[in-house]
Amino acid sequence: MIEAAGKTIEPRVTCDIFCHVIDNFGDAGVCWRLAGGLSEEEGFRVTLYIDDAVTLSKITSGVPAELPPSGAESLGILVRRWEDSETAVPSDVVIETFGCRLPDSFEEAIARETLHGHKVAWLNLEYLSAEDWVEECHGLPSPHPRLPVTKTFLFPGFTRRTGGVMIENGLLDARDRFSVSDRRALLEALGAREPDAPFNLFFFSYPTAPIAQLAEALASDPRPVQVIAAPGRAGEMLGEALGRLNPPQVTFSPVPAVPQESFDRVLWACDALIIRGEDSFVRAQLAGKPFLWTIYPQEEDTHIVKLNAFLDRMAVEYGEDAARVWRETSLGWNQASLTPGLWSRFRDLTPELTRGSLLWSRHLASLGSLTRAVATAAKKGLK
Ligand code: TRH
Repeated sequence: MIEAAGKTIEPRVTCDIFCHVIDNFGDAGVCWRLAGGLSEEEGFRVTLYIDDAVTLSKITSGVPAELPPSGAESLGILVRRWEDSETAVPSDVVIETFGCRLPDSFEEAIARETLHGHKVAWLNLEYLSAEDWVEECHGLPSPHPRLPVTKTFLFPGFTRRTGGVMIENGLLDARDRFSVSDRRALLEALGAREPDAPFNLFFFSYPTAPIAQLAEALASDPRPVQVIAAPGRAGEMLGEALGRLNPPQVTFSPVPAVPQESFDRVLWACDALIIRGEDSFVRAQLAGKPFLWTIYPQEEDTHIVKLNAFLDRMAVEYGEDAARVWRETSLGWNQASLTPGLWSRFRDLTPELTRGSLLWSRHLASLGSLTRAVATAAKKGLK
């Protein structure tokens, strides 16, 4: 406690987040969102150690691609090079993400601090999965094999017995206030070719997805659609495939990357979403829109088990017909068997799918935010 002007002020909890970028934007995206939430909503003073600032710089407005040794501050978060953690003193809370394994010297520093009476809460935040086993593992302690310290495993998820997903305060209200004129202004600012298009499909996927099948499906459906394509190879491939078919009712609008703080609004401006990975997948759910998830491909089709586990959970919000069509279209998209017939049924059902998706977003909000679950576990570890 600090005494100032007769008032007692709680010192801010300090927190280190470790991010190892494997590929794409998801690792950096999840860590950046968590850092922002812990700083803004929980009052933590956050340092983010990352081994690939170039990737982070592409989805933020204030983080430089090359970090100086002292780091760079953006939105109240200090971003530092991974290697600079090797000589750093651990903060009160240390968050390892996705089992990224901290430098040995830093692990030893945690043990040393603990021994000298500075309690360090060490957490490992895992990947999101809808599978049942997650409930059993959420919150489990894991003693270090060599050092006298324990880290706690936290699992995001979709049920009360998991950590939930990250939802910023007031997010759903802001989403519900997003108007037709906001949508027009945003699409215009992004350079979309038709800011007033009657139906916008957001597209952010992997080059391994059956992009030619999607192009065929869009071309076969007589209803107008504007594809809002996020940057990346998959979007380019879709643009090329549509260019070859040249359907008059399909407008292809590639848009630039936006900083993560603006990403939700791009989703809100669209009527259906094709998203991928982990963070954009969650944001699509919070947008309350019909979506197809391009799940990150894994060996031996493990990802299809994960996809089905998720479809089982969310489908409870849809009527029988919509649930079946959504499942078949999602599996078709992820197993290279998307047909024009499936796409057309999915499109027919977008009003009903939207109603169910909105219910699901409220269910997620009712679980409480993962950011709060992380902060609560951290504070428990500091006691
Ligand atoms: O990029 P992703 O496919 O990321 C990952 C990684 O591949 C990771 O290794 C894997 O384990 C994980 O998926 C499952 O998809 P994701 O998770 O959706 O991350 C994209 C991030 O980029 C997300 O935080 C949103 C952000 N983004 C923007 O901020 N602006 C943009 O314009 C776009 C297109 C994305």
